[in-house]
Amino acid sequence: MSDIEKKPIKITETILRDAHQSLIATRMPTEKMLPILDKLDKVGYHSLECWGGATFDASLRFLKEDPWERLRKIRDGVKNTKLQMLFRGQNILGYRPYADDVVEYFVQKSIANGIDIIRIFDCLNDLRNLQAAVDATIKEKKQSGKGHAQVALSYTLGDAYTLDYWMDTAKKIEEMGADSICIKDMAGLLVPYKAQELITAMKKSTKLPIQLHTHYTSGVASMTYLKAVEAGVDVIDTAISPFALGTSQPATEVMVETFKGTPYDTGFDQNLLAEIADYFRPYREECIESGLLSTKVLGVNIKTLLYQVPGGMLSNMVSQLKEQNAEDKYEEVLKEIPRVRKDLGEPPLVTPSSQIVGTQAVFNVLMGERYKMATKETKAVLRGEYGQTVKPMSEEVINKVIPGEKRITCRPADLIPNELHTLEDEMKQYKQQDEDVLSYALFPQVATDFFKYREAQQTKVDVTAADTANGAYPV
Ligand SMILES: [Mn+2]
Repeated sequence: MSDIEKKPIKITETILRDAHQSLIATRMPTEKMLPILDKLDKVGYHSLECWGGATFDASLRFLKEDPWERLRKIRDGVKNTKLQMLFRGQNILGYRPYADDVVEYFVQKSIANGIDIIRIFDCLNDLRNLQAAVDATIKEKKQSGKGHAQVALSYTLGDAYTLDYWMDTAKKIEEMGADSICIKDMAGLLVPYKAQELITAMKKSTKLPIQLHTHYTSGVASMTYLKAVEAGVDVIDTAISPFALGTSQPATEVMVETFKGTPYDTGFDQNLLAEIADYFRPYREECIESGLLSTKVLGVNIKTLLYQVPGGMLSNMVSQLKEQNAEDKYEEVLKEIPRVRKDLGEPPLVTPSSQIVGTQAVFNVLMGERYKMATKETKAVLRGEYGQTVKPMSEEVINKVIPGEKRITCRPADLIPNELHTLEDEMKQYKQQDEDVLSYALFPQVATDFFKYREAQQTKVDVTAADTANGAYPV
């Protein structure tokens, strides 16, 4: 390989976001992160992923922390390395589509508080749902010199997802003005030789850097990275070993060692990585002991490959069936999932499309008649409210579920009037910083509870004496 030009593989460390989201339900508190930032900053990572929908939600809801404050503290401790976040397109970090003014303001505030790279994805890979966030990032970059718009394609398998599809989409992303592309394999479906094929093909259709994000769920992830790197991928996502593998990412140290002495050598200091791992290892033990980290998520879940269904979706489905005393319908529902997915235009299965398809499949089986009952979300997908799917949706199902209803063909957010002022009006009594309106926009109830908690803390009121049932705190 000596005649190959040197091309050190770049690494995004996920310990501050996806690693703990995947293994311990996003419960790592800020105070656990702060003491190790200095060392993380010295490694030479391409970026540190540290923020996203679940981290934001869990901060407010369970940890009673201000996610913006966390971001500022991380930024304070990380002087050299780029900080990265995950952004759900028009849904921002929430679960519904927002008006463009909220999307733009969120991007602006994320960058102002310390984010460098914004990884933007859409559950249908409908690029129109990404444009507002990409445009806002580009605008910010022009004004402040900070910001990088990365468009992430949700990786999935199916008739529609040919190499031509991925190549064409990569070209379109370049035309959108994005700075880089990510293949986001949330379920661990991308196997090594397919990765080689995919990266080789995409490299032919775009000049943009390509980053690969996968999960160890199905057990192939480090091999997938190896083949992807050989095929020319630019960046891979890994997690420091105590929070790697299982439903998380391949281990950072292992990938670093794998490429040592090759043209892809990262040049990272293994001793420094070992110190970082030493820091997190007792926390891992603590999480196992408390049950926060279940050994169930650490093994290989081969069903992911067999059924091509993300692990989280399978466990959701099992609990839905349990609730209905219908666990014997498991196999039947598994067969129904790909059929529902086809009916709905064969979307990737990622939040929220995974929940929508999974729940509808359970309904179809339990009701004994397909689409006898359709969920609100299934109807919304069929109306086009989530955007355009790669394949057409089933006309038969449309006629059965939403007969005669008007369908949307434009970019869904074009129908949402600006809403920032309304949101400001609703929450102004709690506002202590500009960013509060954005927390409120994403999670109105959870943010309001947090604002009340914060106020109670500041006024030294004993929160245990608060009337939480009525949401009232004595002041
Ligand atoms: Mn992920």
